[in-house]
Amino acid sequence: QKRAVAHVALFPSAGIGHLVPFLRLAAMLASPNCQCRVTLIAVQPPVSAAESNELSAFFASHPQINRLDFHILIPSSPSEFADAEKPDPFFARFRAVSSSVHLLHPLLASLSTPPLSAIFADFVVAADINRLADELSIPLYIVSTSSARFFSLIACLPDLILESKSSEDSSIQLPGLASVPISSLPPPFFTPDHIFTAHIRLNAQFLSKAKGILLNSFDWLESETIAAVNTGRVLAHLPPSLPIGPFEPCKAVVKAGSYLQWLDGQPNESVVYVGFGSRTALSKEQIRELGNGLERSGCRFLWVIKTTKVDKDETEDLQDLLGSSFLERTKKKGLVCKGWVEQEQVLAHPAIGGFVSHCGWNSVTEAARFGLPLLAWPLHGDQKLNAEVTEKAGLGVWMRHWGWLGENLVKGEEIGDQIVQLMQDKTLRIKAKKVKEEARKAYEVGGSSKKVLLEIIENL
Ligand code: BUP
Repeated sequence: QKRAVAHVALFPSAGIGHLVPFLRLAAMLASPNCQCRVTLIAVQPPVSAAESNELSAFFASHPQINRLDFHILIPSSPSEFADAEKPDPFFARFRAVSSSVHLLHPLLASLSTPPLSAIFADFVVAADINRLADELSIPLYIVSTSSARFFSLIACLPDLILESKSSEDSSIQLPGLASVPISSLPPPFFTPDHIFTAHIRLNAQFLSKAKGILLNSFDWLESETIAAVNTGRVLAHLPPSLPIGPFEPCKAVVKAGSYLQWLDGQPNESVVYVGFGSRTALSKEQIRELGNGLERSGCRFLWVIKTTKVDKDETEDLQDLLGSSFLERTKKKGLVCKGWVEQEQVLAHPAIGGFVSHCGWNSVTEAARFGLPLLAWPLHGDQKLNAEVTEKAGLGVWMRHWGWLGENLVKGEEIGDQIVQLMQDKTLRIKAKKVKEEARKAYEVGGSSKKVLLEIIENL
């Protein structure tokens, strides 16, 4: 007997790091394997140019997915938060999206071919979307865009009192979980009325109302954390955590970028890729030290540089930033790109042998998929806990003493040494391939993530 088609609305929030996993999940749900009708809510206007570009490319290559543009209200005055004068534009957008959720009501209520079976929404809108899902009597699943390790911490955030960072070496003990070093907690967590902290804390209080938490992770990678959460050892009231990752890349392969052609000319596993995600800009001084490190390492490199949090604000010229003599001296070995490369395709390229990464969770899951060893350089937010997962899995090494963004100036000499070690470490390379194998197994027939995803759809 043929089952009725499930219709899922996917609701991402702001920033590429939050959009990419939703695009991938949308493509997976609409694929012949899952056969869902999918509506993707496209928040308008996006903060960055990268989000607009990704949305356009995605809908062009996935015509079967229904696009629902959602025009949000953007407040004109600064809000009541500690950092209100200059709030991070992505955090401010989390708030704006949340406070616009009521406007989604008529849009979702009118989706009727077939009627909606469920909403899969970003964690950062959990509170408001929970109310809406209730009004519409539609089951709600919350999507975590981070590691299970970080997500379990934020689930506990409403019960945590974090007052001072004074004891740098100590850690906090959360029920059922491995202890979390104080130094790995995002620094804003120590300021209760910081926009990020207040928003996360508020939304964490609504997790218990969801039917499940969808994790872009897999059992093998984070088995202890997932088991602790699912046996009620962390918090008794949490819904099941459902590991359905790593989400599959979903882009049409393009060979457009000149950097891909450049990679074609490099020996296998000889190039280190350096990228710190879509919203992390190193200081100019740190950029110069990193350049120095890459040059000293003598390794081939592909380096994507950003100098601003939001891509639209970029004005720096590479020559001014690095000096024309650096570019001239390294041109036989390295390629420096400004702003954006197709990272999925870069990581999949046989010439890439290592990845210097900030450990944004998408980057980590991509490295896992492609079996690429990481030099973890976490810089803010969830990234230190993601780096911990990376290291524990054998996917990478983490220089703990390099610290958060701006905390230390990491010298080129040390960076260069670590890059050489990364590229020469045969044991790490073998371990990273093992992670790739486990990631692949999660999605083969009967694999852990595939089973969980098909069960979710079956139950819709
Ligand atoms: Br930059 C960049 N090309 O040039 P993360 C990013 N990406 O394809 P972030 C590109 O964006 P959060 C580029 O493959 C990954 O899927 C990359 O997500 C892609 O980091 C995504 O790794 C970036 O999670 O987000 O952007 O810092 O802070 O939310 O983790």
